Amino acid sequence: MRREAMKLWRGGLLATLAGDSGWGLIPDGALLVDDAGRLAWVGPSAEAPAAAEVVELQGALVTPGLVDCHTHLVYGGNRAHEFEQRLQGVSYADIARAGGGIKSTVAATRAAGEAELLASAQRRARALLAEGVTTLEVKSGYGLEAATEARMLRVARQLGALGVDVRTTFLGAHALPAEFTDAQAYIDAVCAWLPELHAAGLVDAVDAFCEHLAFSPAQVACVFEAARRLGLPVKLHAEQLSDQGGAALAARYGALSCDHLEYLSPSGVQAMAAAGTVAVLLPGAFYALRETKLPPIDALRAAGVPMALATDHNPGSSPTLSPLLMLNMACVLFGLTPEEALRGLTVNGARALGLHERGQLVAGQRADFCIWAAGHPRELAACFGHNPLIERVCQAEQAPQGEP
Ligand code: DI6
Ligand code: FE
Repeated sequence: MRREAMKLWRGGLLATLAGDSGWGLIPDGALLVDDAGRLAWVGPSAEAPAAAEVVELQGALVTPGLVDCHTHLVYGGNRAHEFEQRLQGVSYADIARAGGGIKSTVAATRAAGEAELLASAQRRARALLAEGVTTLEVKSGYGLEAATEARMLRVARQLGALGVDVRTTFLGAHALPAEFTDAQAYIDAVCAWLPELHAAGLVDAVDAFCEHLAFSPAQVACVFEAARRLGLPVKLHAEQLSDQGGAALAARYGALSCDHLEYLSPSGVQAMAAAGTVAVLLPGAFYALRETKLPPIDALRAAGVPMALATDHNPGSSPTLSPLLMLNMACVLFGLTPEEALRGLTVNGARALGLHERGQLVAGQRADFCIWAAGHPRELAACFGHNPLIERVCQAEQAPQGEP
């Protein structure tokens, strides 16, 4: 969708999500988009300024565009056989220890060329866009060697040509590759790759997997120091399978977000609250791994930690391409309200990426929004396996056909 000079969308039910709580509903509302792709005015249709072009929304629901702030969208191969193994009772950790899991995707990703990686990632990205995603984060982490990490990040950047704003995250510290036996030596290598990847414009943030089967807080701290030297923000896969104290470490580095958090401790919650770190909840992984330990939602809520929601799309623990299903799962499995869930996929997802100019339908914000065949925003969370998207308006320009 291209930018248009002063275009007015009117006659819709706006769920603005203005302020820190509430749907911010404006019945029979209107949005004025300026030629810079910003919301110039938001309010009741009856009070709307005149515009060169007018679109009638005919009562449709309008929400901010969806922000999927945690995905591993670029990879080779697939791991459906691990789904069968887990159904037989083999755990995710057992599969990883036996050389499957992340390492099997690393082998397939290293073997795949850039064009092949791009084609499969484009297919997945199109599925996310079809449900209203306008901002998409994509992590590396299936290369675990400089050249393949760079290839993944280049492919991620190229997804922007589909008409979505892409943010890239370097996740070199995802797993220990087979050619290393010494985890610290690998961490030193990861830190050494970062300046060049950053200089090539491939890195918006730095992430790591802090877990007993991945890296220790001390090793993660080395990666975070390397990020800090370059002025890059950090995020962390923290307390997914066990409490490693990762959230507190990330908070010390002013992390944008800590993600997963099923095993987050009360002190971790407090550290995140004090640092303003967003909690990214990933119900797809919780569901697919048949996890029973819930993230401490009540404690996060009580401490005022903003909660975001994402697909965590990856071939192992969360092979979903449905952000709308995540809305439903966040409510049914984690006990979020439908409003918290939608805030998680919009304004708080944006905050988890350090983006403060999107995620709400408020004048001055980026004019990324979705038009839905729904009578109230809670329907987006209540329904599942159903996509009511009518139109996605995104300021990221789509490349002409044939120029991916
Ligand atoms: N946690 C996850 O959920 C993904 N990475 C991570 O650290 C899973 C990655 C995978 O299983 O391929
Ligand atoms: Fe993840």
